[in-house]
Amino acid sequence: MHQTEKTINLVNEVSATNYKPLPVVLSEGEGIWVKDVDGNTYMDMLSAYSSLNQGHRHPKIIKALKDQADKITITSRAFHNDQMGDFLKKLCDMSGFSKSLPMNTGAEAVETCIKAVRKWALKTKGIEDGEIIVARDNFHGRTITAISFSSEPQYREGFGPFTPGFVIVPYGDAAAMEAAITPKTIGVMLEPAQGEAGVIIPPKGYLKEVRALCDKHKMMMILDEIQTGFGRTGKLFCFEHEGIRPDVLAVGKALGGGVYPVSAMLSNDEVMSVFRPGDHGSTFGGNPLGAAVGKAALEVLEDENLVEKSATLGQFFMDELAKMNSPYVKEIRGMGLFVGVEIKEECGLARPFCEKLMELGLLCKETHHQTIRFTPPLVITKEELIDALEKIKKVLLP
Ligand code: IF1
Repeated sequence: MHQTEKTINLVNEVSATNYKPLPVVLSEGEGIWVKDVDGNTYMDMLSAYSSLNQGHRHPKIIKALKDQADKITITSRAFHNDQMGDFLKKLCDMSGFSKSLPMNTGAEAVETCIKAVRKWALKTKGIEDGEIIVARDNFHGRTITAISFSSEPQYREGFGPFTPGFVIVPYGDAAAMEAAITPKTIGVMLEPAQGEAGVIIPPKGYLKEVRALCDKHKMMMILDEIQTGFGRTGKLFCFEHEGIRPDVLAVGKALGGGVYPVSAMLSNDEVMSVFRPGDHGSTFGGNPLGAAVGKAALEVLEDENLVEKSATLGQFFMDELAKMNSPYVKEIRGMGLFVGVEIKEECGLARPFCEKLMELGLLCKETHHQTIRFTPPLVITKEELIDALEKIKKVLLP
C-alpha cells in the first residue's frame, strides 16, 4: 500500500473528521513547491489559506526560527523578552498604527479587536451592550463568538448558545449598513475582500462609505486582514486600495512567515489604552520565537518586494485566465494574487476541478462549492505562474 493511503487510513482512525482534505499527504515544502510521501511534486496554489505569502520554509525565516530556538522560545508575558519590542515596532511602522497587541491565531486577534472596541465604547460612550455590524458571508474564525455572527449555518449548527451584540448586513451595501446603525452601534467589522465567501471584492468606494459612516456616527471601523494582509491583494494591506484606514486591524497568517502562528491587533493609543494589566492576554502571545519569526516575515516582504510582485503577477494571472475564455467559468474575481474562479453551477462543483488540478500537480482548494481559490505564495516566479496556467488551461478547457 502506498504511503499516502497508509497515512490517510491512520488519520481517519485517530483524528476528528472536521475537514475533507484532498487525498494527498505532504511531507516536504520549499518556495511554492511541495512533495508528498510518495515522491510526487506539486505547486502549492493555496498557501495554507494565505499563511505562506513568503513561500514554504523561506531561508531567512527558517534561520530566524532556528537562531531564536537556540536562545529562548517562550517566556510568557509575566516577564519581558528581548524580541517582542523590535517585532511590534517593525509591525507598527510598516502598518502605520501606533500600538499592537500580539496574539497567536487569527481568531484570537479578532476576539481581541472585539474586546477592545467593546471596552472603548463603555469607557467613551457609556455603552455597555453595544452592537458591532458585520457582513453576511463573513469569516472571522471558529470561536463561539466568531461563529455567533457567521451567516453560514454549518459553522453555527449545534454550537449555540451564541454571543449577542452583532448585527449582520449585506456585504458591499453601505445603505443597508447605515440603516442598521442605532445608538447602540459601537463599530463595524469587515474583511476588506471576503476570502472564504469566494474572493468577493466589494464595489469600489464601499470601504470609503463605511469609513465615512464610522466617522459620522463615531463608531470603530475594524478590518480583518488576516487573509488579505501582507501583500496578498497587491498592497501591503487591502484597505490601501481604497485610500482609507481602519481604526482597528486584525492581522495573522502570513505574519508568521509560514512557520509559526503569529497574529496581532493593531490600533491607535486611544483604543489600545483601554487594556489595563490583567485585562486580556494569552500564554504564547508575544513570545520571543514568534516575534523573531514575525520580524523576519515582515523583512522578507520588504526585501523581496513581494507586495509589488503580487500586484503585477496577479494582474498577469487574471488576464491569462480571462483569455482562456473557459466555457465552465462564470466569473474571475481577485486583486493581486488573491484570485477566485467561479464555476458555473451547470458545470458542477469546483471540487472535481481541484481534484483534476491535483492530478496535474497543482494544489488548490474550492470554497463554497463553486469557487476555486488560487492564492499562490507571493514568491512565485512568472515562469512558475505560466507553468501553473498551462495546467489550469488543461482543466478549464474541454
Ligand atoms: C478553517 C476559511 C479561509 C480568516 C479571516 C480570521 C480567520 C481566518 C479572514 C481565523 C481563517 C482559515 C481558517 C481555516 C480555513 C481558512 C479559511 F475557509 F475557514 F475561511 F482562509 F478562508 N479571519 N481562515 O480567513 O484565523 O484562527 O484560523 O488563524 O477554520 O477552516 P485562524
